Amino acid sequence: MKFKTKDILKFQQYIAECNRITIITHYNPDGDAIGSTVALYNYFKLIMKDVHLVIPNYLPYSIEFLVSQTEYTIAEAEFKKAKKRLQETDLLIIADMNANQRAGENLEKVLNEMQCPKVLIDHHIGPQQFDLNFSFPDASSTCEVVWNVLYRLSKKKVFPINISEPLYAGIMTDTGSLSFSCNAPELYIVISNLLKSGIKANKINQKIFDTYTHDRLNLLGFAISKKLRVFEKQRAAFISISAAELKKFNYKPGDLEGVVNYCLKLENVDFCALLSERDNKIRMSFRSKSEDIDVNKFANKYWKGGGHIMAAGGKSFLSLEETVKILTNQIYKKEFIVK
Ligand SMILES: [Mn+2]
Repeated sequence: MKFKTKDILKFQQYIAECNRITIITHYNPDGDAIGSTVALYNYFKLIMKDVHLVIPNYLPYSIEFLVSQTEYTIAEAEFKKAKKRLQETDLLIIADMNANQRAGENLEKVLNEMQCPKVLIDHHIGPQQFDLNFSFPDASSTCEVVWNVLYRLSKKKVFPINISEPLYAGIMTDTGSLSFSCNAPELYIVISNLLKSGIKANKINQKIFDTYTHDRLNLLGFAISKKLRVFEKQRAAFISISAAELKKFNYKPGDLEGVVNYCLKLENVDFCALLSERDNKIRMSFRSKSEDIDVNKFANKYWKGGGHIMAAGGKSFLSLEETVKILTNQIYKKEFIVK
């Protein structure tokens, strides 16, 4: 990962000149979002007192253990507090999101009005330009980028456990336990350095991946056995789940995490989607296992979203039925291949 010396110097200067750091990440945060922000929080906490994390809406239960030592505000639960914190902060770190709008509508307005220096640390395609951008779309995860930034800032390779553990957790969630975005030798050097701090990789893996409730496992079974549609000729598949169906399985945020990846396990599928009716809209996840299918472009062109070449998200404000109809049509026409 190549950094400009002047960018690191500028970041060091921002840190030296500020008293109050706030870190923010994207709406519906995943393991990489929480891992990267918690690691940054614990790093800055070593050098300054007033550090705070703003989480836009909720915390998935499988990664709650990461925030046990973190001061944070969930903006949707305590919006006034989050807004005040952001307005009073004098350095903002934006991690694992590439634009203010990814924090959700209400926070976007607050972020747009902030005057303090803003530093982006991220791996999504097409970032908004901030005062400083550490944007590496080829990186496996924001956590990998964070390790690289902290290494340049501190000249240290091995950090305390409360920094290494969330970074490891984020890398594992964003690479599906090193099964995708996992070809770069440099990534394994980062992981090796994280392990040197004494974290227990097996225990963290268990906490992130093996914490299903019985309802969640049943929901997964239902999604695969009853809701999967495969289009053999187009090498595509999708799963769609209604709000009523989610309710039947006592859906909790995080329960659909990873479900989309099961469609890609089919040998005759290169493109897949998960549609779920949540928060008065249809949330969509797209995955690809072929370099020719850029789901970031597809999500961007048709579904108000984006992300990465092989993993992206989008949304629809139509009904689930209508959304399914349009997507089905797009699959028949192979419109998921956007050049
Ligand atoms: Mn990420």
